[in-house]
Amino acid sequence: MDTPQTVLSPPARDADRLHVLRQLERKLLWLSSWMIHNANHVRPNRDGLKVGGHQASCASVISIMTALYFEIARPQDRIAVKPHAGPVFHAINYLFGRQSPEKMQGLRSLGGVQSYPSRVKDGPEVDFSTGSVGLGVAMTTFSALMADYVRLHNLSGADMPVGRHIAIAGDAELDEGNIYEALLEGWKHDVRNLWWIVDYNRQSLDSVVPDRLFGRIEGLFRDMGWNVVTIKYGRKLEAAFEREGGESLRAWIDDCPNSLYSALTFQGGASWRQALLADLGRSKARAIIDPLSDDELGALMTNLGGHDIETVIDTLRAEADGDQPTCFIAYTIKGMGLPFAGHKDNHAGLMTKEQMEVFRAFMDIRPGHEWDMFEGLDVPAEEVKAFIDACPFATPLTPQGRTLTAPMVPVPASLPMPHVAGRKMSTQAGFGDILAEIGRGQGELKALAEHIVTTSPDVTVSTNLGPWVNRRGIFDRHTRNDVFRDAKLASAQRWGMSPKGQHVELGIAEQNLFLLLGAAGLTPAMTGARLLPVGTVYDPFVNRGLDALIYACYQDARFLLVGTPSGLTLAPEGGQHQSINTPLIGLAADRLASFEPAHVDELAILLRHAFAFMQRPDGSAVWLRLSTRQLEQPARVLDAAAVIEGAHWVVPPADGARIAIAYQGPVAPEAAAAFAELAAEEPGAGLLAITSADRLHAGWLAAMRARRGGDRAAMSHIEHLLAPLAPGAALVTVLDGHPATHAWLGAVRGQRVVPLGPDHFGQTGDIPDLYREYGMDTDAILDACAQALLTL
Ligand SMILES: Cc1ncc(C[n+]2csc(CCOP(=O)(O)OP(=O)(O)O)c2C)c(N)n1
Ligand SMILES: [Mg+2]
Repeated sequence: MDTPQTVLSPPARDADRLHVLRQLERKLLWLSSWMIHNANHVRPNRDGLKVGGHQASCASVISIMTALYFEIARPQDRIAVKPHAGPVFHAINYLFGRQSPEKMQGLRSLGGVQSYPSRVKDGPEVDFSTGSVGLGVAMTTFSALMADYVRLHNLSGADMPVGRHIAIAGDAELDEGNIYEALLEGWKHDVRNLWWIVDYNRQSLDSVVPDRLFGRIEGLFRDMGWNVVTIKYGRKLEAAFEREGGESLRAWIDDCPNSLYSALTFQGGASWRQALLADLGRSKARAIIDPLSDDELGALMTNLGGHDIETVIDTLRAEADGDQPTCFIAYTIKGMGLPFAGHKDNHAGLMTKEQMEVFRAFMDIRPGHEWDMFEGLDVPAEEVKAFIDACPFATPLTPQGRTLTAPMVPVPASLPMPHVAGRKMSTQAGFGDILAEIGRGQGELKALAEHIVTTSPDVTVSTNLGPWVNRRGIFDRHTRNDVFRDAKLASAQRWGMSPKGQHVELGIAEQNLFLLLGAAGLTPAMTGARLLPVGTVYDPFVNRGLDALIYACYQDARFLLVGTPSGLTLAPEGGQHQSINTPLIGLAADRLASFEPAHVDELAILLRHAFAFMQRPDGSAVWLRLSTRQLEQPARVLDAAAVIEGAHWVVPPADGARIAIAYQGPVAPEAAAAFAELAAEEPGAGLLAITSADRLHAGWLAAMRARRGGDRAAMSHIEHLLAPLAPGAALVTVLDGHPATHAWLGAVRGQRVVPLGPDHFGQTGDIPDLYREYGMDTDAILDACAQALLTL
């Protein structure tokens, strides 16, 4: 069946298309403004708190988003929308029939669309959550890279079309350092199919952006191999520039400081005339200016490229065939078309009820019809609908829609365990060994090995990923030889690079690690292929990338993070490399299950669990906190479920015992030595190995919630474990991390906790000195036991 476009002759078709697109712009400006107005002024407000919203930020980007979604984008493209344009994005999906009016009416209320686009809460059309400015933009670099990875490894269907990864960025997002970290990394990896469209309204939250800044930024992009395309003036202004005197008008605007341009935009036509005549009163430009009414002059002077949909479409389309990363700098006006256009304080500005009534009349919207899809348009509803349905972006990518799924990768019942009993080994070494063994890809490990992708910010070797990398190679879009190897220079590392490699070597910037893990962890939905991403980093430097880590979890990305080495236990290598707060981050971070095994048998259980758990619909990302301290490895049979739930008794307490010692991670020998002495005096005492304070805590909260919900029998793992101890028993806890990680344990059954662990910055030293200094050695544990027993 012919689509409406093909029925029309080309010129008429173009004119008609443009007309409909302009109607859609109107509709999006109305819906985004009304959505925010409704949330602030129409819906009942029970708590008196400001609801907020960003009508000006939305207005600024209307033409760009209309052009992109209704003309340029294809269903396989993945798009990050600047946080404050969330309402425009939802309105677009509403027009596509992919967002409900109820959720839009509920903007910023429980169950409604979120303040900023959210993958998890707003529905499947959101490709990337945004909110923390800069991260969504940079994320597209890594999602483009991961899409290439999936394609080059033949992991998605051969008929899956190659998409473009697009960020619609606010100009102030380019203030964020993570943008430049991503630019550098993208250049190193020769990233392709990436567009950043900058809504260059020259305003951020508080201020007008300095004029000289973007010249610098443009140069930076070019240096990184990007194509930079400026969309500065619209067609009306371009036509004016062609006329006699036009050049002086162009020079005037080019030289006009951003702040003056903004102020004149806000003031309107008469002020434009005054300012122009003051400078150009004697020039030929008067022939352009004088015949125009104030309104016409205002419209001409604000005819920037980013608001001229024809210009935007033509410019984007001209670049659509290539794969070079391209930055479009689209000049816009913040609040365009709204009463506070251009005002420097308009970021959080909201139209008053009176202003909204004027706007409503201008938009031709009858009261009670605010949410009607085709209200106020001068094109028949069926024509608009047919137009929308025929947009390339409306074509379903798959029968299921744009969000894809990938089958689970089978994980063997157990992972190959190094022969450790009776030997000394660290959890970090155990991790390297197990992964290397998976890397051999033998038998039932083959599929697992093929889906794992590893990455590390310049600490691949020092976190023990080396043996895995030697087996599986480094990923690069181009094959590059290992020069040292070719020259027969001895090295333990074989670092040949090829499109088949399975390790992505990153520069040191930790935010890039987490953005990459985030992107790799979303590949099932984005590409239809399941990657099992594993990233290693020195545990303290999780803090350096924390916002990006939380951002990845917020989107429900699935990956395994290995933080190693950790704590004071790296001892002489310590100083500023000692992580103290990370166990608390693991406890508090949502969608991130954190573990800290002490021994390699626990690690093997947890590593296996991680590969399975990150694939489960009800699973999450996983974080293993590991150590370089070599510990004697016990020969024992463990209860895997208990290890996964967060703790197991090494020595179970007698019923009614007065005390137990609980340890987490590499302080196990000190805890065991203290326990041996304690048990001589307190024969019923117990020794508890905690593998995850986070899982124990989560299980406890879940059980309490279930009980409140009426399930009286609900009981968590930690409640079961602590049940044999006397009600007022003492628990002496110890870990190489902040003691608050365990302090809550006393609340589980009303027992008394004496929590040990460093609560001050660490320093270098050997383990005996440091553990003594920070109260984690055997003596400190025994002192704590004595104190606890005395106060019983
Ligand atoms: C990391 C982070 N810091 C601060 C903010 C608060 N904030 C929200 S919007 C904004 C300014 C955004 O300006 P711009 O990117 O130019 O967007 P637009 O002008 O289109 O609204 C700031 C500082 C934030 N959301 N994220
Ligand atoms: Mg801005």
